Amino acid sequence: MWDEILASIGPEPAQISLEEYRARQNRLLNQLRPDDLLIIPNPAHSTRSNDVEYPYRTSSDMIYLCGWTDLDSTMVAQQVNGAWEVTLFVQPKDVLSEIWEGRRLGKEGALENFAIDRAESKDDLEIVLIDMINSSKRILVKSAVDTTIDEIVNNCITAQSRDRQKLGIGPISVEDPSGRISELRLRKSAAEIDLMRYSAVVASHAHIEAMKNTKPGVGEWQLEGIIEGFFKYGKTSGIAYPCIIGSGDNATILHYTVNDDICEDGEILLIDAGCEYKGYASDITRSWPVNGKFSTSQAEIYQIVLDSQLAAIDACRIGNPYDLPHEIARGVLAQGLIDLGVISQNLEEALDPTDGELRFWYMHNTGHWIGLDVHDVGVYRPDNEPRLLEEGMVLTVEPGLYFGAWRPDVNCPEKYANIGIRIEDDILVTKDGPDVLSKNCPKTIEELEGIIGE
Ligand SMILES: [Mn+2]
Repeated sequence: MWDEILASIGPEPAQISLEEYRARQNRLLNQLRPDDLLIIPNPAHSTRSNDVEYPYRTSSDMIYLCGWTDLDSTMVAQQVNGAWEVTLFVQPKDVLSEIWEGRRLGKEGALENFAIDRAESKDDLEIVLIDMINSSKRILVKSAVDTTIDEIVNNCITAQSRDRQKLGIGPISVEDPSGRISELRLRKSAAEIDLMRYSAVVASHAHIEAMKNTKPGVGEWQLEGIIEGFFKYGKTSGIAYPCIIGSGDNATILHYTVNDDICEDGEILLIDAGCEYKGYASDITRSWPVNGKFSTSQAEIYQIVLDSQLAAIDACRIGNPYDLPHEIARGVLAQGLIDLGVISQNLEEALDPTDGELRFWYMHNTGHWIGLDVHDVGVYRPDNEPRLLEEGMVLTVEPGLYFGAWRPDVNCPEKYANIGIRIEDDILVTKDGPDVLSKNCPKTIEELEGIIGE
């Protein structure tokens, strides 16, 4: 039913190549010492109820470094004869388990199809890992991801501490490699950008389908069904985060996910929804009138938010501090509300973080990194200085204004009661300026009014 739309999107992008995985591994391993041991642990499957488990999603670092996504796996790297050897522990082939749970690639399949040097059964993890730990001086592992790994590492350190007096070896030190990996993940390669663009295009069309099906009386959950259905139809793995589908006063709740209300005539509907494709997230928000026509009050607020978003997107340029888009968006929002008479302070006063009135109506940041995690890794203020944007970084720009008439803490102007507007796109920083990955998703008042309820 959505085949024509999918055809217009075009074919799925290429997979990440084995060479690229090797290059990523090397960029990390080249920072390490010859007697280091790198361990990439992965979370265990978690139970939803009784015999039913939550859909499994492996760690983003694992996806980044080797692309393996099956459960019960661990990636390890250690030097052997002066060269790094990457070992992947996986579920072994096992016909009975495979009949129940699905086919496994096993050790052979892993070695053949992934950028690794050695594959081992997860059943041998402890015995092999203890050997590796005992021949290393420093372990790089993120703790509290896989408690089994934590236990093995801790036991080895304890044993070595005891041996120290007798034998003079150890104890080994432990370091979290997350910071090093985050630095790599922050800058996206051409192949990653293709995946992110696909994710954003599918999510854009899902929003358009929701726009077409919006009319007074429709349930928020029904629009959620259309969006999630389109995500799956577009061959993504589904949502990157729970959909926010808020109509009326629900649009003024930043992370509303109940999605069980009816969309009424005269209300604004705010939808924040993104999908995940090959691990890569998109994150898009649009806000539109349920009845297809912005009222004067709704249009006034909408246009301020859109103007602030366009100005902020234009600041996503190489060399700009990461928070410049936020400062620019805040300036446009505050001036807009001053012009409408909502804020009685002057611009400087309105922007004051403690006393400025803008904070009543705009209470969140204007964006975040996006990649394998929707709120992606990467330090925003290395050495307590704002990060300067570089080519290949991807961030969201998502200003908003929220007039919750239900709030006891503020006097909401009656004219704007329960108008909640957020407009969010995913922006790639390029040599030629900002590239909006989610540009297929309409956002001008004219475009929206032409689509809603179509
Ligand atoms: Mn976001």
